[in-house]
Amino acid sequence: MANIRVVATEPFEGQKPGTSGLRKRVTVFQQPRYLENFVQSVFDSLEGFAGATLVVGGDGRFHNREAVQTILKMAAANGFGRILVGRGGLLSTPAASCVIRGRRAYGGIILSASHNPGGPEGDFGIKYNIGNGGPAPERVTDAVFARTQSIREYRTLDAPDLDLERLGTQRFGGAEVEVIDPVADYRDLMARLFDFAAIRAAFAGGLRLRYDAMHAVTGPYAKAIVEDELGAPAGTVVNGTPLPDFGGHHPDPNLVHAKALFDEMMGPDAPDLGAASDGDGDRNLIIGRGVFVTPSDSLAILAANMHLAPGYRGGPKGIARSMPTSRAADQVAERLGVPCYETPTGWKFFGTLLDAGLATICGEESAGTGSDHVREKDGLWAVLLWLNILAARRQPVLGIVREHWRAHGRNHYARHDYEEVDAEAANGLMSALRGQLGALPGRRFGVHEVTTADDFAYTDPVDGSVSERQGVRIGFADGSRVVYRLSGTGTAGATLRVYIERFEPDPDRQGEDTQTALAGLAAVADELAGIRARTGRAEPDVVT
Ligand code: VG1
Ligand code: CO
Repeated sequence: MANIRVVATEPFEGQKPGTSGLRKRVTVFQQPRYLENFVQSVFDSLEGFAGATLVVGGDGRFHNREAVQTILKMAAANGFGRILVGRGGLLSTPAASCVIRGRRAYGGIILSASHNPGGPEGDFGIKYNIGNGGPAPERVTDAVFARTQSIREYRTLDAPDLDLERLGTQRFGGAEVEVIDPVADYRDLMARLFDFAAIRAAFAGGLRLRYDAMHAVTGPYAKAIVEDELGAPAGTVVNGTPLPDFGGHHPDPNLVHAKALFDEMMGPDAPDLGAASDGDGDRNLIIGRGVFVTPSDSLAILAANMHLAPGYRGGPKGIARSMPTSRAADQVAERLGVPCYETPTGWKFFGTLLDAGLATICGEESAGTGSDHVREKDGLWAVLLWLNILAARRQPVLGIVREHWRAHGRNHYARHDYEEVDAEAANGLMSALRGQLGALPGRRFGVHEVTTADDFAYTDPVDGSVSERQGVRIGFADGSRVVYRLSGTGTAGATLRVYIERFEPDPDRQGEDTQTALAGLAAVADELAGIRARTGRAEPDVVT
């Protein structure tokens, strides 16, 4: 039997989980004891898991396999009874959530830096998910961080690496490790939610999809479900092989990094639906023939149409969106007569609402959409729901989007990202904004008059926990809005995100180009916060 070894260690600085787990450069994670310290701190912060089940998997990026081996040994040495790991160490984030829930595991460890670039010079990440399948709430991540600052030793198993390619159960110290098919549980869940027969018939009738998996983890899932199960022609899924460096690209499904898909969808022979997902498979990009659907609009349209899918016949019981996400979903909630919740950025805040049955569908402006089927956002799920809706409505995406705007109004929306800004300058900008909140209402910037200004604080309606300083919101007299916050997922400097939104109820003016529609407000956003003056940046790096 393999021996348990207790190894002396010392704390590392800065092992503080951000919006979604701990994310650092690969080179940081490669330091001896760095990963071990964090994993042991997670285990030290949990109780009552002796003999219980842990799920482990990641998005396949560089360092994934090594990290999985380390975690398996530590989980066995710390007393877990059973560890489920995806073949090859792979599990998309939503599939991990699905496995944790479906197999009633105690929790799970997901290895991912999501949309951040991979490879030896890229980023790596780790997060812990609780038994409901969702990201650990702040109470847990705070405890983990505290532990990382006092840790003195970790436990591991003296054992050779496990064969991660062989499906089935192997004995490992005092535990059993089962290597599972990473796709199977997830595919079964999707088949229960959606009308696969109708989608199959639509593909057979000529519906065309282009799915760009960006050489990230969703490739095997999309091929198994969209091509093998639903009969879309081979080649529908492109870049479908997960690569440790994502082929040298950012696995970020936005108009910058998925430009080839965008160009194809705007071209003369465009498919009906274009989609892409990110490194760990929890984000989705939706582009119809000739029309980009903003993630905020996609959330609203999915909420308004989800009753067309068998798993959601009654429509949503409630809708939740992160604060910076546009208010398009609020208009749907109002029409349906269901509540709409506004949460801080990050999926961890949706968990309590979903568990309590208060919300059925949730979304973020950052291309994240999901429902109560798991406790993570789910990229492929969103694509399948769109396919289900297209199969049921037999209309092009553009027609569906325009009808939606006519019925609910259009929320012009854009996010401007200023990346790797000097951290001091970014913090200075935010504190200066916070300092003038009281003085802003009543001030005019050209035609725009400020009516509200605050720093978003959230009280969870289920467990009463409070999260403060979640982003500065400025509201204007015509209902427009600008939001400022700093990213919690970056690994170098600071990233300033500026979210700009303007409501357009008039159908005759809804066709206007978004950048044109938002140009005035964008200038106000700059002036109000002094972006150019404080960061030296004249233009955002990325507009999504
Ligand atoms: C970003 C997004 C946020 C998302 C988070 C994790 O966070 O804005 O909406 O939940 O990434 O998504 P931030 O703090 O950088 O703005 V993923 O797909 O990176 O796990
Ligand atoms: Co992601």
